[in-house]
Order: sequence, then structure tokens, then C-alpha cells
Amino acid sequence: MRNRTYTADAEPGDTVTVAGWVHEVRDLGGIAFLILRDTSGKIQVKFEKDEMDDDLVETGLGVHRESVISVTGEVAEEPRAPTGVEVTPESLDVIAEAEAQLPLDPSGKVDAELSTRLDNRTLDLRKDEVKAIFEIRAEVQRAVREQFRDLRATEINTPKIVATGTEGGTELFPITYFGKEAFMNQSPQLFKQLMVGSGLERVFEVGPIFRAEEHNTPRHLNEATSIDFESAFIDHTEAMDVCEAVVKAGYEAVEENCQDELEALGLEDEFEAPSGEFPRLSYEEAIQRINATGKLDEQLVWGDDLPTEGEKALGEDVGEHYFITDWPSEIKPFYIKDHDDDETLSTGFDMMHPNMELVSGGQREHRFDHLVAGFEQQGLDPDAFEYYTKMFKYGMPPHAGFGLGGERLIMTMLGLENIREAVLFPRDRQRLSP
Ligand code: ATP
Ligand code: AMO
Repeated sequence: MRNRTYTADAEPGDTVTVAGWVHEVRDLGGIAFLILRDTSGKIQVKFEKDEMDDDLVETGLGVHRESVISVTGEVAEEPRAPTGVEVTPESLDVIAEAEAQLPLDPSGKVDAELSTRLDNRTLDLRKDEVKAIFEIRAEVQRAVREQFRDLRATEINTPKIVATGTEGGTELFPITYFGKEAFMNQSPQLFKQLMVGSGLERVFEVGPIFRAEEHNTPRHLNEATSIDFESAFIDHTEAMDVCEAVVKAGYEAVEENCQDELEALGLEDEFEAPSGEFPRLSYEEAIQRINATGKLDEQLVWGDDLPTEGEKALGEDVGEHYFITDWPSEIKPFYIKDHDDDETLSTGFDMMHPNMELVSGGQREHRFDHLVAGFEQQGLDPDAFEYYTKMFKYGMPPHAGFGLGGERLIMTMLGLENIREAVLFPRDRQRLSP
């Protein structure tokens, strides 16, 4: 529609054609109002029954809520209208009539279950507070990309159909690939590492990862978005610096550019970009502090992975984003490098929003012999990874990086209770369509 005006741009005195959805019709007798909604906002359309063409009034007031219409008419100032202006229609077209019964109420007056909302995402995203989540998600991704570009990283795209997994065999989705066994990729880990040895040196990717997670939880998806970074010639502490900068850039962009969206979510007063350095706790300190809270039934000992309740207790204790560093080597994957002076300690790190894990990363094992030995220690067959290991024989620089969960970042930033709210069409154990 070449001559369309967005409702937010309609100025008094203009003759406009606005197009959008019928949000509400209020018939007060002699006068009636239709509220028209488009992506920019809402506008009041006024019907004065005695002064207007009967057909126009009948069509305008008879149309079902959520139908798509266009209205042409003059804009006038009207202090009693919700936005201070209104349109008096000269003509009105019903472009796509909606059924009278809707599976959910986009005006938000009637609450709907999350599953009903997810089954009807098109209608669900007509609500300002739901649309706001995805506007914010887009802004965070834009800011994250810009931050990586400022750090001279090159955006890459790696295959999602692969021959081997990297993050634990039980979480793989197998597929058939021309009669051969293949998998949906769990992480771009090995590909991003291969690229730091290429002429690119420093890379990032924002893309899907697939995990056949064992549990259906409010913070696990079976298809998630991983924000990955990898760079030659940096160590794990520098990777942590980048990780912190990227997360802060996301928050700052939202604070700067998404005030309307924060308001739609009721977060305008409480939203705050993190300032100051994220504390860096060693794993050893972390388990001591968790034990000291007394919130776990059993005390943690060196070598234990941190249970969900432990993470929660520590998060409450620390109260801000923080890193956990120096994990025991045995609970970190084969590609993570150990400390040179203590091979029981790894350079792996996690970054926590106080409520949950957002990031894993570390310095990588770049020495061919150590890498192959690491595979064997973790019971993996180095031959299956030959496409990866062989490049470590031809000049692989020291390197480090991390993977940041895109949906967990949005979920924790906006205080969403369920990670599915941060995904348009989430994939979980029960949900394969839409
Ligand atoms: P990673 O991405 O490294 O797997 P994660 O954040 O997914 O980390 P956590 O969420 O910390 O892992 O979970 C730790 C362990 O607890 C995992 O094995 C996970 O499957 C399990 N777990 C998480 N939530 C639940 C739950 N509600 N019930 C039972 N087990 C759970
Ligand atoms: P990890 O397995 O910890 O590390 O994944 C990195 C981050 O991705 C997010 N994430 C998920 N989010 C939602 N649902 C899931 N099922 C899910 N799985 C992971 C989390 C997690 O912290 N290769 C390493 C990264 C690296 O070392 O560079 C990796 O994949 O926020």
C-alpha cells in the first residue's frame, strides 16, 4: 500500500489512509469509536451516525475485532482520544475479516495459557508486551553483532548437519543423511575452532544449536540460539573480558533504544544495565560458598558438578552476573585446555546470571598431542574427529572463546519465567509445530 500512513505518523490536518487491525469497537449510541492498531500504535476512528453515510457506519461498526481494515479520512486533534488525535472516515475497506470467535484475546483482557499462546503466536504477537520481547531480542542481536564487529571478529555460518557431536553423546538428535547416520549440531564448537587457525583468526556466529535435553524445564530448549565467539592469540581471561563486553552491550542497547518496549513490559523503572566488573570466583570458592549457605542437603566436594539448587544458592549470595573459573578438568569437555602448572585444573569458565548459567567458555587445547590424549581420556574416538584434529598439525594458534545462550540472555534480562517466551516457535519435548 504505497499511500499508507502509520497511525503514529498521523498529524492533525492530514488526510491519511491508515491500515491495520480492529482493536476495539465502542458504540455509545449517537457516536461510536473504532480503535485501529498497527505496528506503530493505535488511533481512534470516529463515527457520528447522523452525519455519516449509513453503509460506512454499518461496515465500520459491524466488523469483527481483529479484522484487517483500511480507513481514509481527515485527522483532527481530539484531547479525549487515547493518542490526542482521531480520524473521521471518508471511506473504509474491510481487507480481511476475522472470525467472531478468536482462540485468544489480543487485547490481553482475557489471560491465556502459554501453550494456547504458542499455538496461536500470530495473535499472541499482536499484544504489545509480547511483541516487545521480540523487538528487544532483535535489538540485542544487533548490538551483540556490532560489539563483535568492533572487536574485529568476522561473522561466520557453520553446518548444522554434522557427523559427530561435541557436548555429550546423549543429547544428540540423529538424522539419516543419504543412508548414513548424521546429527543435528549441538554447538559450532569445532568449526569455530577450525576457523581461528584460518586466515580469519577471530570469528563469531549467531545460530541454532540442537539438543535432545533429557528434561523439560523452564530454561532448556531443544532448539536454541547460540552466540559463539572464538579468537586466536587470546587466553581464557581475555575471552571472559569479551563475554562481559558483549553481555553489557546487549543490556546497554536495550536501555538506550527500547524504552517503549520496556514500558510495554512494565520494566521501565527496574531495568538496569549491569555496571562494574563481573566478579570472577574460582570453582573451589564457589563450592565453599554454596556449602556455607547451608541450602543443600549434601555438602559439595571437589569434582562435583554444580547442581541447580547450588547455582541458585550461590546466585542469591553473589547477587549479580559473575564468572566461575578454574573448573576441575574432569568435568570440562576435551577441547578445554588445562592450566600449564596443574593439569587437574581447567581454564574453562561459566558465566552466570545470578539465576542460571548463561555462558560456557575457556582456552582451548591447541597442541595436537594433548588434544588427541584428551579425546582418549574422555572415551572418544579421535579417528571420528580426524577432520578436526588434523588441522592441529598444520599451525593452530593458541585460542579461546565462549558460547552464550541467546534465549537465556533475553529471559534473564527481562525476568521471563519460561524460556519459551523468548522464542517465536519453541521446540520442546511436546512441541514440534507450529
Ligand atoms: P549446560 O548448558 O552446560 O548443559 P545447563 O545450564 O544446561 O548447562 P543446568 O541447567 O545447570 O545445565 O543443569 C545441570 C543438570 O541438572 C543438567 O544435567 C540438567 O539436565 C539437570 N536439570 C536441570 N533442571 C532440571 C530439573 N528441573 N529436573 C531435573 N534435572 C534438571
Ligand atoms: P554449553 O553447552 O554450556 O557450551 O552451551 C553454551 C550456552 O548455551 C546455552 N544453552 C541452552 N539454552 C537453552 N536450551 C538449551 N538446551 C541449551 N543448551 C545450552 C546456555 C549455555 O551456557 N561449546 C560450548 C561453548 C564454548 O566453550 O565455546 C558449549 O556449547 O546458555
